Amino acid sequence: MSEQKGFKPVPGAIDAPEIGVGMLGYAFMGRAHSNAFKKLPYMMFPPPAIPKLVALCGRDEKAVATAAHQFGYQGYYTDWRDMLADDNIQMFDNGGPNDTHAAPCILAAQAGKHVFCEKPLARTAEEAKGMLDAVQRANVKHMVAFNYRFVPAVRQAYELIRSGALGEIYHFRAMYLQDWLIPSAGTPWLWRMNKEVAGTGAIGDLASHIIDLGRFLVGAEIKTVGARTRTFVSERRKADGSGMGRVDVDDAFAAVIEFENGVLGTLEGSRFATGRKNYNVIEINGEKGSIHWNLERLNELEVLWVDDDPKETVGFHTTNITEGHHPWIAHWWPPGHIIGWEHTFVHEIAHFLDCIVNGKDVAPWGADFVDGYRGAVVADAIVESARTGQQIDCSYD
Ligand code: SOE
Repeated sequence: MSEQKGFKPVPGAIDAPEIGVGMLGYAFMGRAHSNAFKKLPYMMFPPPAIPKLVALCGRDEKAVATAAHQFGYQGYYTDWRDMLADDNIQMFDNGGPNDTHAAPCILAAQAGKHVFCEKPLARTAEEAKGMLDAVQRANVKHMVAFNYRFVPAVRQAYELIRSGALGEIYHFRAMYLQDWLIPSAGTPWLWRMNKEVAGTGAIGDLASHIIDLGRFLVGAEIKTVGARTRTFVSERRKADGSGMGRVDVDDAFAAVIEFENGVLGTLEGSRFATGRKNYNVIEINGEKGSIHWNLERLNELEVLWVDDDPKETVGFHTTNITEGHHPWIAHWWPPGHIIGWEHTFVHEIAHFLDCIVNGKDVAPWGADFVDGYRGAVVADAIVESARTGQQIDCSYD
């Protein structure tokens, strides 16, 4: 504490409980979540709770120790079983590869920790169901990190649809396109191409997001699925020089879906969409208007209203969802001072902490494990339809 004349210590502490966090995984998602934990208490002010970064967990001791230091954790573990026995942890955040979702989340729930898990919740619907049963049995809060529900423009689209502004919804159309597997990208074989670890390829990674956005925005379950998948390159060289790895998951998928309320939709995803980097695009067409959103321009919502005066507005027009009255924006910057991809993680974690501390439900704003399970049923149906060439009816037991 400074002893300089005139210096005064900050009076009192913020009136918010501390929640100890144990995070599994320190790669892309570990970094994104840790960044959000740190930003949250001062930007989402006053915070529902203050995340205390207790421990990071990973198998490679040198790497996890370095990451724990970089991200600001108090310590680290190399075994998640040890971490989940730590009483200083109340919230388990699972950012590990897909084959490390089920067992750690189930053990965390049994240990009474609230569970926050990266998407896809699991490799199959059956695995997701086991996780759902465990969190419900333990009566802990549970959430799947479908962060695109927490883009202000997406939430605004949700509000518009729920208000009836679009009237009857006819179509939900979504694409999630990336190109990091095209030959010129030189991407080596990774766990994401291994069925045993990842479950599926573009389906778990990309379809999971747009299935979730479809269910969230349309507000109904997906009833039937007809799909095709493709693996364009079936072998890739391993980064460690140990030879070739077999690609036994899909590189791309295309699906026609029908929702229980009659909405007709299409879902397309690829890691071979040359030139597309993170092109997650949604279009919804309704009786009174349409909405179009593109993740790479995430602050913008393109809208069309049938009743607009054609002399004043012609066709679709773009509006910035960056006004103080738009969802979460009051916590950031003045109108037009855009926010980015990383802010969606701040919003979703703030929501989860609010649910933990104030006993609120994660759904409908956030995706809970029920949503994660139902999304996995649809992902399984895409796989099954592509395998059999048949249209598949989804059943949610
Ligand atoms: C990689 O394809 C990836 O990082 C996904 O795993 C994320 O969920 C998505 O948000 C961006 O792309």
